[in-house]
Amino acid sequence: MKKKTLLAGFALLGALALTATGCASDSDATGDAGAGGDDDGVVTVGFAQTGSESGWRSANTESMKEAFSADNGFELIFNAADNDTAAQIAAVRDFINQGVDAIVIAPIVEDGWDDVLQEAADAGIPVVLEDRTVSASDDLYASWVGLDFEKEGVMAGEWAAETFGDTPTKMVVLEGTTGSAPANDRASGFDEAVKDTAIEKIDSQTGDFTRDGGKTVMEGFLQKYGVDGIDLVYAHNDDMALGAIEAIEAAGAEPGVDIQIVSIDAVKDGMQALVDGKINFIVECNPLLGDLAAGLVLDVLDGKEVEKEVYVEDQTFTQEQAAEVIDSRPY
Ligand code: GZL
Ligand code: ZN
Repeated sequence: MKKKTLLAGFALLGALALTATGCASDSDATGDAGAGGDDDGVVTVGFAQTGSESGWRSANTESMKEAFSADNGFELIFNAADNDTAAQIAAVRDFINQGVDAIVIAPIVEDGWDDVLQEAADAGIPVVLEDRTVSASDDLYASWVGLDFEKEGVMAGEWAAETFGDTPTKMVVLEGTTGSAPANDRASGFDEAVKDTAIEKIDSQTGDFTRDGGKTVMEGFLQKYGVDGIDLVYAHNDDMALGAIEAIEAAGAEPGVDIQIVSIDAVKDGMQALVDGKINFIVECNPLLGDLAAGLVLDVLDGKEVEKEVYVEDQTFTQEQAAEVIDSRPY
């Protein structure tokens, strides 16, 4: 197992932000080109975002834009690929052709990245991954910063195991984007955690991490099994859980009571549904990765050694815990 660097809490994120800002302003202050920056010391970064599929993604994009700001010494070229893998790879190729100083990618899916990452390497442009991972060799990118999706799945599964234990439980799963690291790892982590329980996965289908996707898939499950045929929904993210809530209520049932829901992300709307008793448990997935990603880009351009994997800690929330923190959370 590669060495993991666990960074907990927002305090550390703030400290790194200062570091990141410091480096950039130093190079501006001294007027030199700054490591990797062009002659005016501005570091030009191409960022290939997945799209705008969920509340989590919006928070992540905001965090990245704040970190890679002109004030911090960056010129950010932003592309959102609308959950289209071919478009995202084309955007990275475009960054290479523009000769940016560095590329940051939140890869929609794990596979298909080897060629374009090799092209970036051949062009001498370092790549930092944020959020999701790729199956390509880690020689093809400088570093990855994100969350432990497998652990998120385990934490959601452990809650389900404790809650339902040996009570025969019929569960349906709203999967994330097919082929994405979070969908793959949250499924395997959860399955591992519930393997010795009486929880039976009767169906599982992708809702593509969107609210509409979750609603449509849940409508299908309700038609197929009926309200009484489903005890638990495991949603790979809050947006799909919120869509499932709409479908369950439209079927005249009470989400969180007639059909329990466990979800991942802990974005504002998900936490509100948890407070309202419509979701039963949420595992956080921290989207505030911008400062860490910016710090990694600057360190790589400065020729510093960086960790290949930088993990950010997550936490979990019951309905009571959500009520305590909902007003103080930054996303
Ligand atoms: C997880 C991230 C996932 C979120 C979804 O880090 O990749 O994508 O869980 C988002 O909300 O769409
Ligand atoms: Zn410039």
